[in-house]
Amino acid sequence: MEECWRWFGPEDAVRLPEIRQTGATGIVNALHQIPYGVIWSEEEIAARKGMIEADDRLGLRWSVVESLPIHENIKLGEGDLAPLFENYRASMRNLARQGIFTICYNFMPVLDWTRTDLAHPVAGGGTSLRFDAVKYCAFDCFMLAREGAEADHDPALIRAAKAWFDSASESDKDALLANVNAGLPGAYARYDIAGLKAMFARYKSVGREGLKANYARFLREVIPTAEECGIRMAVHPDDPPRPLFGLDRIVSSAEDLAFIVNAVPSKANGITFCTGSLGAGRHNDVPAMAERFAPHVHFLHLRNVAKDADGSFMEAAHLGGDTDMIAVIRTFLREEKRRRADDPDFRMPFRPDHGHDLLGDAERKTHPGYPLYGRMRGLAELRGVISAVTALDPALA
Ligand code: DNO
Repeated sequence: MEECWRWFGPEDAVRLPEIRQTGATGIVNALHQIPYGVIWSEEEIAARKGMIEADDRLGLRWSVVESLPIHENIKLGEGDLAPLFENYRASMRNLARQGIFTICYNFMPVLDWTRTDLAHPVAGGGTSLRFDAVKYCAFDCFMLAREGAEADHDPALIRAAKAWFDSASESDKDALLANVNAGLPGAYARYDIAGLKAMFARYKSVGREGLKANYARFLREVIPTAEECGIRMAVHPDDPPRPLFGLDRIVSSAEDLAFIVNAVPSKANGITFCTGSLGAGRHNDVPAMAERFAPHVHFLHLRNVAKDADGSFMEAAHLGGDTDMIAVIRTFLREEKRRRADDPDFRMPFRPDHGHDLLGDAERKTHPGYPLYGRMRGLAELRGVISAVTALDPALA
């Protein structure tokens, strides 16, 4: 497998030579400065690639794009979409011309990954990202005060949420709003309460079936181009894999993944298998999903979560938590071996997804979830599993 590392570009507080010291050689990167819907020019892609590969002693390469974002109007199915599809295809062609063939993207409406706490204490020291069902409910019912929100939550949760809200200070509430927005990558606008309400209102008439139809349309528009230029598209699952703020999410379960791969059957229409996102859903048997969908997977995010009965979850250590990481890794090592029959150089790209803030991480301003030491620990543990499973399983020899 190819050990990768997400780098947010020249603004990232973690620098390329440091990444190399973690052992990773594949860089996962995006041109976050370019607004959604605008073409990634070949010049800009080449400049970023040059930056990543500038020092050949490091031996880094730009392995995966995460993400080439989809404009909200495509998700909404609103307005004249032809130019947006054309721009997306142009970016794909430009990436392929520069030798970058794996594109991760998501189809989550409005928000990306969503948490309520960015620095929840971990036993033994360090902090972790957490989704707290009570705070989420408080945000939905009392801060957004979304019409009909109460019908989406358990009465006991609403009572606990009201108690949290009544005792929360203004700065607790501001922090919760900032945390809910924290998953949006790059320099994109963060929403205030009014902004979120306005965005959610635009989705009102779309509904689950509408969102699926808009997604299938996107796939029909871009997958033929991906096939032509050798691009592998890899959709990232919803995080968490459940409806949020009354908005349906459609990349949350085995059934959803089956809908996607069948919407436009093609090797180019694949999945980013994110164990942490899928693992946050009680309905998901992650090792079984890995087995079922392995032939469609082009990129792996490896991370673990520990879930509570009320729907809260926290990001656990990479080998802690509820998901059997060893089983998942074994599945993908077998898949990698299978693909090598046709492509002897194939290596499945994976990255340690998120990490706890450990040691000196808190002093360095990195993107939430993307600290240096915490991810390095995760990568080291995953590397150990990969070596051990490979050594012990004769089918992988
Ligand atoms: C979270 C990430 C996601 C992912 C996007 C892909 O840490 O895995 O934000 O980058 O959803 O489009």
